Amino acid sequence: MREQIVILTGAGISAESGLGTFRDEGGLWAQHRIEDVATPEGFARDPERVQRFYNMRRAEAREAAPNAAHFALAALEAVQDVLVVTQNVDGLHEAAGSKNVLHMHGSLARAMCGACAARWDAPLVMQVADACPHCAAQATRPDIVWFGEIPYGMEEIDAALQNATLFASIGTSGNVYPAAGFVAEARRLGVRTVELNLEPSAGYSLFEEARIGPASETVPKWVAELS
Ligand code: BV8
Repeated sequence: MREQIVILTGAGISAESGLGTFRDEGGLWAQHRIEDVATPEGFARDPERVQRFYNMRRAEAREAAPNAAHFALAALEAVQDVLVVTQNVDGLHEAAGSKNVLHMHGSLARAMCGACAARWDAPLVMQVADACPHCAAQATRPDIVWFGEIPYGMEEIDAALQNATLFASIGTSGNVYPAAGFVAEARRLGVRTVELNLEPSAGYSLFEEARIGPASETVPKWVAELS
């Protein structure tokens, strides 16, 4: 009987691919204030600064390669029913071959129009003066879910958790909601839970099982046990 696995991933799974995390030593939130670069208010105040922040991250993400953890999750799709719900905005799960990926916080690869909500593949460098390809308004922005905005795919995620036999959380500090609340929902539904992280996350006590260590080591081992 195949397992129905919902896997939440965070910045920690891409750390060994060279992409910065948020809350680790010297992380992104140590270099930039969340209010300035990851909120609609910050974008309204200084769109130039926000576009620069995401252009830098888009360029870094384009240079990064998936690591053993991304490849292991892609291989797992061949033997179990898997949905990867990622908070990450990089494309490393898809680059490793994962097909079933939901970007609940958006994606660096996508742009959107703040005026007509059209969405399209983002250019490497986005400028404030760019016009929307659909309505021509100069209101383009990264297709990223900022703080205070509603994450993508919430209904699909809730339905997947209802059906799940196993919930895994990989490389996330468990600070950001609603993602950080998925483990409590899984517990309420009687779904088995496991955390794979470099250190115990904020939701540590809610997981039945924890595997502490770098994702490139813990995830392939965990996947091998499920294959
Ligand atoms: C929402 C943008 C309502 C993309 C992100 C006041 C006003 C408004 C909202 C709120 C408020 N107070 C609280 C909230 C809710 C708010 C929130 O949770 N705030 C927190 C800070 C308290 N949430 C929201 O606003 C969300 N929207 O609530 O809307 C709603 C809700 C439900 C239903 C309907 C409506 C929107 C949140 C999304 C914000 N956007 N990013 C970008 O720029 O990237 S969040 C940002 O944090 C990223 O998406 C990131 O993925 C996410 C979580 O961070 P992590 O991935 O966990 O990364 P972190 O650095 O924290 O941790 C890394 C972990 O990896 C560590 O534990 C580390 O030990 C581990 N690690 C490191 N190396 C490795 C490793 N593990 C394994 N191997 C390694 N090698």
